[in-house]
Amino acid sequence: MSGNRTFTMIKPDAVRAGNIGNILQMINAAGFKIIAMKYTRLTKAQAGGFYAVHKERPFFGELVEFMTSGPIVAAILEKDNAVSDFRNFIGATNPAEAAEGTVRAKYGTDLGQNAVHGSDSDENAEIESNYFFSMLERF
Ligand code: FUP
Repeated sequence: MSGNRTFTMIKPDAVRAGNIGNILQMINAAGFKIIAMKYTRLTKAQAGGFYAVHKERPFFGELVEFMTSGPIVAAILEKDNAVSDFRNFIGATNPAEAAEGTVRAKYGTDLGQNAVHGSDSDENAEIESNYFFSMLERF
């Protein structure tokens, strides 16, 4: 089963800007199938837990502040080679460096407010999916 699922979030900046529909349309058009989806707002503890790997980094406080600043859409996506295809599809972390036509190039603002998250490995895709969704919420 490994290799065909990834986890994504549409971040508060993109939700605020009214881009949920545009981004989901791009995701579907790129061939990703939605397995689970949730519209929610993270608490500080939930956002801090999700980004625990970055907790010693100087931008951690700002990251948690931003990720709790409004609602997000979390989803599990399925496609062959999902993790790396989705990373290519969303573009570089910094929207200024993201390839033309990618989600972050189109809808991201800056390094912090970059519109979407995409898991960086199969292992993290599994961990992150489990962080948000129980088995009963997957289709
Ligand atoms: P990515 O895997 O592309 O989401 O990027 P990282 O895991 O490196 O970073 C996670 C989030 O931290 C990014 F989406 C934005 C934020 N970040 C900053 O705000 N400043 C930085 O210098 C690096 C990352």
